Amino acid sequence: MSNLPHGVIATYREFLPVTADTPIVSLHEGRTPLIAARQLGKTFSPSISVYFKCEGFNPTGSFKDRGMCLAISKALEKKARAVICASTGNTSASASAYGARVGLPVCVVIPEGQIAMGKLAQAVIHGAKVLQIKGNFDVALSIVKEIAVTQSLEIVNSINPFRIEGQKTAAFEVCDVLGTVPTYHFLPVGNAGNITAYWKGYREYKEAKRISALPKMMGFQAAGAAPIVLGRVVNNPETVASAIRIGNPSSWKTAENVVAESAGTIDMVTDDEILGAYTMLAEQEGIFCEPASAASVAGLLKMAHAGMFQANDTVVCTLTGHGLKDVDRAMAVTSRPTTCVSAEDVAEAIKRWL
Ligand code: AN7
Repeated sequence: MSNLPHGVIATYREFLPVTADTPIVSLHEGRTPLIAARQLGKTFSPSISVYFKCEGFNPTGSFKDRGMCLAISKALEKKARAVICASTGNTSASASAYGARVGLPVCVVIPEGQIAMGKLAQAVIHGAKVLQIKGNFDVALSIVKEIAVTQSLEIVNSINPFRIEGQKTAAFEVCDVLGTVPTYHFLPVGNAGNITAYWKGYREYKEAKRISALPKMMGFQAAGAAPIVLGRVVNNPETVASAIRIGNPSSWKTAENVVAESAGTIDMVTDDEILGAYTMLAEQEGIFCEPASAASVAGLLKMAHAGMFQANDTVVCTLTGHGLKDVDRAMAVTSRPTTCVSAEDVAEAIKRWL
C-alpha cells in the first residue's frame, strides 16, 4: 500500500471540520481526472483551454461521494442511529454505499419512477431502505426534513453543511492539477449545493494563498426546471436530466450570492441542448456522462455562441455523474440502432460499414 493519503478527508484534512475523534470513512473518493478537451473549444476559439472534471470516476459514480464521506463520518461521530435523504438518485446511491461501508442504516426517499435505474440499483444493492413516493424531489425533501426531526435521523442532503465541506475539495483538486485557477467554472445546478461548494473551495484556497485569483462561476439549470433563473419556485419541474429535476433548490440564496461575488451567472439550457452536449461528449471526447452533467457543457456552448470567451481563457466543466447511471437514456438518444446479422454475414457487414 502506498503511503499517499487516500480519500478527500485524508488529503485535505487541514481544510475540513474533522478532529482526532472523527471516525473517517472513505471509499477512495476524489482525485478524479481533469481531462483536456480534444475537440470542444477548438470549434469556437483555438486559444481557449477546456477541461472536464470527471466526477463520474468517484466510487459510486458521482460527485456526491466527496461530501457523503464527510457527512457519514460526522454522523458516526455523533452516533446517529440512521441517516436519511431525499434524492433524484445520486445522493441516495452515495449515501447507501457509505452507509453500507460502516454499517449505518440508510433510508432514501425518492420520486417513484423518476430516477435513473442505475442509481436505484445502487441503493437497492447496498441495502438501503428505499421508499418511493408519488411526488417529486421537492416533496420528498420536505417530507425528509420533517421526519429527520421527529425521528431524530441525520439528514445527508446538501442542507447538511458537511456535504458542502466535502464537495469543496473538487475545487482544490482543479487548482492543484492546473497549477492555477480557471477563468470560468461551469457546472449543472439542481439544489445548487455543488456550485456553493466549489465557490467555498476556491475562496478558501485563495485565503490560504494557494491561488491568487478566483473563477467566474457559471451554473446551468434545465429550462424546464429553472427556478433560480426564473426567480420563482417551479411546481412541476420537467427535464430529461432527471438528476436536476428540482423546482425549489435548497441553496437558492447562496447560489445567487456565489454568482454575484464571482461575477458569474446562473442561466438555463434546453433539453435539446443538454442531449446535444451529452452525445457530443460521448462521440467526440470519449466521455460518457449522465444527461444532467452535460448541462455544464451545454452552457459552455451557449456562452461560446454568445461570444463570451477571450483568447487564453481556461474553462473547467464539471461532469457530475457517470453515463452508466442511466443507460436507458443513452439507448433512447442514439440514432444508430444496433444491427443483428447472422454470424457468417459479419465480415460483409463490416465491409459495407467502412
Ligand atoms: C449528476 O442526488 O440532488 O446543484 O438528490 O446528481 O448540488 O444539487 C443530485 C444533483 C448535478 C445538481 N449533476 O447538483 C440528488 C441530487 C448530477 C446530480 C446535480 C445532481 P446540486
